[in-house]
Amino acid sequence: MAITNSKASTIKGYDQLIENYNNLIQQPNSPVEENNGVYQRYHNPVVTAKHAPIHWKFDLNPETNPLGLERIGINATFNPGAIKFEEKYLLAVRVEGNDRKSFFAIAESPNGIDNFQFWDKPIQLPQTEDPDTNVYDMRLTLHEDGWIYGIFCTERKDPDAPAGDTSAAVANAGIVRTKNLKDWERLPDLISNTGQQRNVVLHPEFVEGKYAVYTRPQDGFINVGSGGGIGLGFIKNMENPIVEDEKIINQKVYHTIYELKNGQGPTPIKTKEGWLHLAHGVRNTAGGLRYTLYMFMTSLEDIGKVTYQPSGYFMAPNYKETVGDVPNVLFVNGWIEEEGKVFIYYASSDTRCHVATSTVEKLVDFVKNSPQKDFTSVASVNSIVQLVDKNKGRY
Ligand code: M1P
Repeated sequence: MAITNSKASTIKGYDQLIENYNNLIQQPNSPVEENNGVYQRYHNPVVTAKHAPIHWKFDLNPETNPLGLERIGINATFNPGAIKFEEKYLLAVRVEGNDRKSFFAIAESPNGIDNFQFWDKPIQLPQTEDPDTNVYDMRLTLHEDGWIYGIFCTERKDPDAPAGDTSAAVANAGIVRTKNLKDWERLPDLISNTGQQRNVVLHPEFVEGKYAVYTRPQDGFINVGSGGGIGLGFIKNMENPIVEDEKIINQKVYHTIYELKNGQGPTPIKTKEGWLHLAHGVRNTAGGLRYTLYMFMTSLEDIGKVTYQPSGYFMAPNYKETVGDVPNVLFVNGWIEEEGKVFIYYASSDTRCHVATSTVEKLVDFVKNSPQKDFTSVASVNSIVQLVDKNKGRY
């Protein structure tokens, strides 16, 4: 919905600000030509820092802002959780200010592809007794208990850091729940005995009467150390969220796209063939870390059992997407499945949010029929040779 000028007097340059903002949020988005058959990218990012409303940034009173200056800067919008709610496509966007602090704000679209617009105010996240220093990467899960849960990373200064060390931090999973995405109840942070936690995601169904969570235990704040991998654990009561029986179900592996670390993306999608998972994997390069997205499937009977996993990535940053605050990163923690169509909300280089579309049918086919994890060059060549032989007479 376009913003119109109000009757109250306002600051110098406001009309131009409104015009630019309206042009941005009303811009139609269209599919790019290039398409590998598995998913469809779109020309424009869906949410950028420029989508932040003018009234979040400018004091619009000419008496207190006679020069019409921006008071609060927004640096980036990325890593959104996603949900379809009351016929709207909603993103719980990680918004990062010029002060480096991240927070969450809901952006809404009528079609999931364009016209995303932030709600009036960011989410005012209730705090625990130990306030969050920084919060990010909320995964939204509509659980069969009737609540919508938001699980996010909460970061605080490491209390054991030596004096003078002003960067050591502790990461854990913060938990909120809501029925309407407006009123949020804060629950205690995750209680896990496997170290720090990031990329924690709630499974949407009860498993033998318990909540199930995908975890990512890590030894340190940045490095997963000897830990790592996507874990699965169980919680009896979300009001006292102690993780029990945690085990790694998807390891990091030498010389792969997830050799350094990996993490569950959004809550998995249930299909007839199994639970479809989207995750990120991190590898080392001479140019620094490279984050790509990969997929796997787990069994409907045993959600801890990986049944299929292509050896290659699902999506990697294209040239434009490699550029940003943290280059060479694709990250995902939100997707929406609707009548077999899938909207994948990924972010590039910790800077902006995009959409890619696909279908459950295509994603299941991709996961089952792409060469499976078999980690040698000779296996990769064999896969190509088998395909060439299969294609004999057709090319
Ligand atoms: O900067 C890339 C990503 O780094 C972290 O993810 P992970 O813990 O898997 O390395 C997160 O800070 C994430 O938000 C960020 O996009």
